[in-house]
Amino acid sequence: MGQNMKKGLWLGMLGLGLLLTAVACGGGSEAKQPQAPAAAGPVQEVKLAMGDFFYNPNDITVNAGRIRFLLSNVGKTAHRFSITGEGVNTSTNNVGAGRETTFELDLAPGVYKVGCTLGDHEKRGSVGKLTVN
Ligand SMILES: [Cu+2]
Repeated sequence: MGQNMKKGLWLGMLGLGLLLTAVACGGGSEAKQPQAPAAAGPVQEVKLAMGDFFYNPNDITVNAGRIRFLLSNVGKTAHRFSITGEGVNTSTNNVGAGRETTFELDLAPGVYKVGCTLGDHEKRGSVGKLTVN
């Protein structure tokens, strides 16, 4: 076997390897991220205490995108955390006295109302404003 033949064989194998790599990569990138891209950027966390009868803070400003509310009920009765406005109408379940929960969702720019929809808690002060920029 001459030196040129060995070199040719080696180059042929290298070429095949590159081809296989290219095919594998092409398939891989197609399989990635099948779902629609979620809101870009990190999840924003907002800590909020729900009391008898207040939300603290009660005037919240965040950027549009994924928001995670870290809720703690510091009161002596159950409370909820609801968000309404801009076509959104959603709420946690009841959060018992002394309990904590998280509530995560995507929000578009706008002004929303947050509040406890249990009984007359909003009227008594468990309410707030959420501005999404
Ligand atoms: Cu409440």
